[in-house]
Amino acid sequence: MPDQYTPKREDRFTFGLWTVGNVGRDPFGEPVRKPIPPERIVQRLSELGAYGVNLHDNDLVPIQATSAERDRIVKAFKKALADHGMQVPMATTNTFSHPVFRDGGFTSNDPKVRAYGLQKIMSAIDLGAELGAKIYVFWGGREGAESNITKDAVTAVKRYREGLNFLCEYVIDQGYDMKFALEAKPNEPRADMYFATTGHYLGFIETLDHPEMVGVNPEVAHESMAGLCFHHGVAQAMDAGKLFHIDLNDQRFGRYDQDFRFGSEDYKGAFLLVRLLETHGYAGSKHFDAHAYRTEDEAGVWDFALGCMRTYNILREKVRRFEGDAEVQGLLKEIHGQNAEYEPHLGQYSKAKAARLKGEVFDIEAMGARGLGYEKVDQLMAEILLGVR
Ligand code: GLT
Ligand code: MN
Ligand code: MN
Repeated sequence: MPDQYTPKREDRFTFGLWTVGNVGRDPFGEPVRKPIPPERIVQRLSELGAYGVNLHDNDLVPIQATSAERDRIVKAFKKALADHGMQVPMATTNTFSHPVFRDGGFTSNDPKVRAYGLQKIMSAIDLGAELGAKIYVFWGGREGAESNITKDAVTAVKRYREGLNFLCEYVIDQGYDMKFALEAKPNEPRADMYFATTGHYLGFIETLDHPEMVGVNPEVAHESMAGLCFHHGVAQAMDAGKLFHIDLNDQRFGRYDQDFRFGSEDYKGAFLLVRLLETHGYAGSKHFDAHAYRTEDEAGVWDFALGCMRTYNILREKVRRFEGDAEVQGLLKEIHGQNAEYEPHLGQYSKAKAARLKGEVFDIEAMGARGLGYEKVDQLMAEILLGVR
């Protein structure tokens, strides 16, 4: 039965072919599900109310396909997209599965591998552009090391930069309307991966030839597995105007990359994330880079997909409730409006302002003794979230 949480196209929910298509292989076990053909994924996601699907080149076209096979596969896929009103807002390249990438694509010590990597990415960018993708993600799954004696880490950063600069020029040269989004992960599958966090990438982007073309694609699980606060990484990306895309899922701290259903673990973190995205006007895709538990069959996969989208919408409704709660708003006003007469001391520097500020007398004992009332507002948030308010 549809209700107010039923996903709609305008919610801009997307899934990767690799997410709902995940067959449940893990380091200790064989696949538990059969691959779902891309056309059926498109159809089922459309029926559930998603906006689009994203893909790696090889989620759709096998790595050794001839160009005739490629064209036939792409044609059938485009027909499915048109038949079911689905978009491909984002595309990416698989530079991690094939053994050739055992030591990375961009950062491999072997220039032959780096050359093949560039060739593969250019073809995959062509495919993405053909399908209408405006965002191109780079997740350097093999860009890292087990032993840091094997690869010079400064050289690795330089190689990554060289590769991205080359590809920015390629996109410009082709006249594609496309931006890049870099996705960080601290480890797994490599022992240590370069650009471990979104913050590492935000710094690196400014060193590129075309920083305006490049942003980030933070993933909940990737920052959380390192024990970091995802919320803060996303906020910093937003402040920098670099939140081009986002990978939503969930994760327990300190584990392997679990890619659980969005909002399945940390309700409070998910609520605060939805509030951040909704109140700061994030307009990109809400992409679920997650997969169903290995216990599930295909029916469970669709339960999982619907669950991701419904939970987002439920949390969005909770955000509305929170923002419309008079007591909460009163408390927030107090918190954010205190001692407003001191605001003029802050902001842009001037000699006069500095002199005035030096003359101020602060009673730091009284200032330090004051409680802030944060317990109360946090509890009100919990009560809204737990459904009793
Ligand atoms: C892989 C990874 C994800 C990335 C995908 C894009 S591939 O599933 O675990 O986090 O977003 O390359
Ligand atoms: Mn992940
Ligand atoms: Mn991801």
